[in-house]
Amino acid sequence: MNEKQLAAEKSIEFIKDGMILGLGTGSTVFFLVNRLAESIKQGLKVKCVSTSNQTSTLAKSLGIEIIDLNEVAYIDLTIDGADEVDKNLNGIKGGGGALLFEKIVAKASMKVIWIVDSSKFVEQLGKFPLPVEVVPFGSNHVFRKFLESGYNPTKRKNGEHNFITDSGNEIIDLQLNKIEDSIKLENEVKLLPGVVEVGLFNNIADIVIIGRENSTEIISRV
Ligand code: A5P
Repeated sequence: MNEKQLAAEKSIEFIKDGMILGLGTGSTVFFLVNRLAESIKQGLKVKCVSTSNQTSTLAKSLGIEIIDLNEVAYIDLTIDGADEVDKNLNGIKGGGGALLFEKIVAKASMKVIWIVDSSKFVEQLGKFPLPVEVVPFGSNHVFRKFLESGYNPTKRKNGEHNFITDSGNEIIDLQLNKIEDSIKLENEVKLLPGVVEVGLFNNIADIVIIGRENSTEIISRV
């Protein structure tokens, strides 16, 4: 079993009958959704809110019930992947472009668990390019602001065209290498008109499950 699968399998232990569950996006969540479908076939009763079209399609194909976030007052537990996590359980997300719905779902959740392989646990955030979701209108001007700030922006592409998120927005990735103060940066970037969301997830994860070779390590927020 690879580390992503190990972390995903472990996270299943936190799911209880009757829960409203938030399902993240990505290759680690892929293992979770498949394993969850097995548990549901064996009698587990949960309703799920999805963070992307990709996850909804997979979940529905496996017989998992997906409901709209607006149908529930809150989500009991959300399990998602991450691109980088530090020891304070702050992280970068959005490598798959689902950061906006992922953050909305996480903020509506009583508890958030991230499942990651050991390469994602880092001393300092920033090596992974920081995704910023921006509205297409005037996005070149936001891009220029990032350039002037020395944030090394790149517009995410899908072939020759701009990558478009599930909400119809674009993504600008910032190659920062080191993020000294992730809260300050999140606030600064979010204030720019045209920015919809930033892939910095500060003070959101309660638990991180790290897959390590043949075992898992669980880190909880203190
Ligand atoms: C999706 O936009 C991301 O936030 C993912 O949760 C993150 O990129 C982790 O993806 P993997 O599990 O595929 O590494």
